[in-house]
Amino acid sequence: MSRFLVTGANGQIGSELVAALRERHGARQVVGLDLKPPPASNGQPREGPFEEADVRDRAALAEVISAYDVGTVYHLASLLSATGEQQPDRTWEVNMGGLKNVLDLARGEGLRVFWPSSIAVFGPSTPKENTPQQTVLDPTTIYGVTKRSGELLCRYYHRRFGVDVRSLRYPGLISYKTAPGGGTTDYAVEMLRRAAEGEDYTCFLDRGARLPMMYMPDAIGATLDLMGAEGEGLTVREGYNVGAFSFTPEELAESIRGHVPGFRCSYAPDERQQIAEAWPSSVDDGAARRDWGWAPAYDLAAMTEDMLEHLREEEWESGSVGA
Ligand code: VAH
Repeated sequence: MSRFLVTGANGQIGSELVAALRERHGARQVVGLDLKPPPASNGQPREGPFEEADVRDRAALAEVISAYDVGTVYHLASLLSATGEQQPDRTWEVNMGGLKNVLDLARGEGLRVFWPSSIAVFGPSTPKENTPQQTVLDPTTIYGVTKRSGELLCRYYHRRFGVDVRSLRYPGLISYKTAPGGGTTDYAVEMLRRAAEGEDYTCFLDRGARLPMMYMPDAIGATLDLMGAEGEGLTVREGYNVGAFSFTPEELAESIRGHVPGFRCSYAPDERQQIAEAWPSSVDDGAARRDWGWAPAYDLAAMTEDMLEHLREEEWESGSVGA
């Protein structure tokens, strides 16, 4: 059986996708790939194969794909929105150069590809509420530009060369296993983590910044369900809108206080507030629900409860609470 390759395997999504795929197909069937070896405790079963490589190096990617007889690539390696604004050139090189390498290899080797798009493809002239699948797309960040450009590249490779590439426009993702890095929506994980540690939090977005969010178990489920769907039924190859719930920082703080009564959040918006203002507050994911049965399991209350439960366990295990 051909193997699965996950690039960006150490990232917030990658570390959990590797674990889910290894659970489903066996550890040796899933190859992780990133710039550095996996950190000891990122939830990734360490017995599986791992390769250090840069996705901008096509020859290195080709060698890994051939050596492990890879049939499917989950190409997650990317710089995110906030980091991207600090390093626009590198963001273009990694996000677009890496994707084109993967698509060209997929074309040559008949590989299947998953590639994450994002709500960052939307911009200030996009309808903010219940944002349609097909609408005005005018991203304001280099990250969003690479995600929209990547969507068009994926659609081209599918139509012109028949590459089976599939994509989701992820909202902000919330998880406890691997800390996110460089995203505008990362405030949510930081706030939950701080509350679990019994501390207050100062949010870098305004109290009213409403954004679409999703709990990681739903994001992983959506990814695997999309990749398992019959190709004929898929009407979108640029990136399906997928939504679960939306909240403002103030609403998240209120949800947290249901479990941590004394928790307090203050607000000191920085440059990331401008990025957030260009993004929708909710999306219309009717196409995903119709084409491949998308349906999230978690809402804000269920996510908050599960996150705090796991984060508090982590605190107790690390001995940093009750010490
Ligand atoms: C970011 N977490 O904030 C990512 C995501 C929708 C946001 O793409 O950049």
